[in-house]
Amino acid sequence: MKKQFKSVLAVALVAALTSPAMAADKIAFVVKSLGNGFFDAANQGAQEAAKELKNIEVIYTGPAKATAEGQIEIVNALIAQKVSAIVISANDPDALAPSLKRAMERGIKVISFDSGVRKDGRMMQLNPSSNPLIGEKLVKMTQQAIGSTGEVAILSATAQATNQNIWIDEAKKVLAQPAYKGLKLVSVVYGDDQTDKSYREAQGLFKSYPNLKAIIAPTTVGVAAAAKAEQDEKKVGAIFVTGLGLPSEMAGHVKSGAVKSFAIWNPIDLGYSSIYAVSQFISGKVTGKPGEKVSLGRVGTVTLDANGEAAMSEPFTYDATNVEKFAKFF
Ligand code: RAM
Repeated sequence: MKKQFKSVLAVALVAALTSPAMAADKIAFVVKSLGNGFFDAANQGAQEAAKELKNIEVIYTGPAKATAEGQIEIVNALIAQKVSAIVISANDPDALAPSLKRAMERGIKVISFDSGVRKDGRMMQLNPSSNPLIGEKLVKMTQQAIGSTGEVAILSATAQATNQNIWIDEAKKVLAQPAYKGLKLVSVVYGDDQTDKSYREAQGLFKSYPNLKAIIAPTTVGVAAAAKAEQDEKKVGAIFVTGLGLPSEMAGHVKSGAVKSFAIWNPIDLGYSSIYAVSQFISGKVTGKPGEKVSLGRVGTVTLDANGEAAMSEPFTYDATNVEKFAKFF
C-alpha cells in the first residue's frame, strides 16, 4: 500500500515538473489591415521576439480593410478574451482610444507601434523612425528624381492614419522651405492601403494633372500600386513615383524605371521591437513614464520622451544599386 502511494506521488511529481510552468502570455498584434506585406513582415519579427522571450504567444490579427471600426471590434473581443497585452498600429489616433482605455482599466498592457494612438489610449508609442526625418526623406527623394521644379501629388493610405498624416505634415514643412519652392504640391489623395483603390487614385492624378511630375506615396501599398499604374499608363520617364515601400514589392518598379528610389525601415525589426517593448510592460519593468529606458532586444534600447514615444533608426534608401539584395528579406 505504502509503495503504491509512493509511486502515485512520483507520477504526480513528474507530471508537475514536465507540464509548462506558466500559461503563456497572449499578446495581440493588431495591424491596420490583413494582407499587407509590411505587416506580414512585422509579424515575422513579432513571432521571432515571442520565441526568444519564451512563454509568449503572439496573436496576429487585424480587420480586412484598414478601418478604425474594424479594429475597435477586434479590441473589444480581445478584452473579453483577457489577453495580457495589445500592440496596435492604429487606423485612427482618437477613435481607438476609448476601447483601448477600457482594456488598460482591465489590466491589459497597451502600446501602439507604427501608426500611433493618442497618449491616453496607450502606454507607449514606438515610431519606426524620426517623423521629421521621414518627411525630409520623402521630399529629398522627389527632388532627386525630378529636379527642383514640377507638380507633385501625394497618394496616402487612409485619411485618418496617424503615421501618414504626421509624415505628410512633415513633408509639407520641408516643401515650404526656400530650397524646395519649385516643387508644387497640387493634391493629396487616399488609396486606403488597398491596391485597387490606390491604383485608381494614381490614374485619377494622371488625368487631373497632365503636368504632374511625381507621386509621393508614404505607404507600401500605395507606392507599389502607383508605380504599377505609372507603368501601365506608359508614364515611365515623364512621372516618377517615390515613397515608402518594400524592396520585395518595388524591385521590379525600380528595374522598369518607374521608381528611382524609395525608403523604408526594417519592418521585421519593428515588429520584433514592439513585442520586446510590451513584454517589459507585462513584467512591470517599464510603466510608460518619460525617461524610462525600454529594451528592444537585439535592436537596442530606446528612451521614452515626454509623450511616451520613442523612435527607432533612420529610414534606409533603396535604388537600383541595392534593391535586389534586400528584396529577399522584406
Ligand atoms: C503601409 C502602412 C503602414 C506604413 C507603411 C509605410 O504598409 O500604412 O502603416 O508604415 O505603409
